[in-house]
Amino acid sequence: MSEDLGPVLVIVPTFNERENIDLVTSRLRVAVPEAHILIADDNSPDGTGRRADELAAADDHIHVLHRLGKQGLGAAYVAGFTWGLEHGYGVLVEHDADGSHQPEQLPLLLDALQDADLVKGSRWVPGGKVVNWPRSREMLSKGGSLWTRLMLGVPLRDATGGFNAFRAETLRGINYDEIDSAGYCFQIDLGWRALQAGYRVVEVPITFVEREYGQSKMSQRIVVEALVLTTWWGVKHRAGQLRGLVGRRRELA
Ligand SMILES: Nc1nc2c(ncn2[C@@H]2O[C@H](COP(=O)(O)OP(=O)(O)OP(=O)(O)O)[C@@H](O)[C@H]2O)c(=O)[nH]1
Ligand SMILES: [Mg+2]
Repeated sequence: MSEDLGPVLVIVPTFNERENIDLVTSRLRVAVPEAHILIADDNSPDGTGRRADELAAADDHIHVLHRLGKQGLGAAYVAGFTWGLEHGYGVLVEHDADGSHQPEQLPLLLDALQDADLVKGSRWVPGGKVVNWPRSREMLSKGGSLWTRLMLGVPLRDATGGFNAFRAETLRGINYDEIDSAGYCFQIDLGWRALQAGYRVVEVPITFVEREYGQSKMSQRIVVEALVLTTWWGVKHRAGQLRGLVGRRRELA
């Protein structure tokens, strides 16, 4: 028998996703009818927030968190997690609005959460795929995960992936609200904190599709932030390991 982890909240951060918001919410409602959706909109100039209000007015499973202005993907998720925990959800899911994540694959993540504390949708485990991605993006994503594995010693194949399902207790145990990075680094930090705290982190294969509508908010700044912070954390982590090793040798001597 499966464990009841409590109600599911899918958090969908949006900034200028007017062309995508209807499709992503309708696909989510069909794929996981019992789940609730929280659209966390950063006052999108294109009217995504107004459209989200209309969708919420027509469907009691859709909610909207209006934020003052563009503060980055990470800040929108932190606010969404807090809203979800305060409202008693047992499972919190990260899901982009841009069509890259497939709502139809969410049941696979939720199934895997039965035996895990955090499930990461992964492009780079066997069975995972990317569709319509230029080779340069693939190299950047794989390279970023390789660097994260080398620096932090984490076993994740897709450390920067943004389609993730958390048990509420996992989020409560990792001080997620201290994280103030924006994009890829936010996802790396969540996964690393969960692993360091001893939670079971599992990757399941997903198909990631390049967005068809609207514009990517990925920027050079977000890539540089991830590179610099991962390297800094890695240096601190390795220095700590070295200190531990030296301390143990002294004790044995
Ligand atoms: N609320 C909010 N959402 C954001 C912000 N930046 C990005 N998003 C949303 O986060 C999701 C992912 O953003 P994308 O622009 O697709 O960035 P990405 O997925 O990292 O990059 P690509 O691989 O190029 O798609 C989308 O749903 C965006 O609308 C932000 O500052 N605030
Ligand atoms: Mg995207």
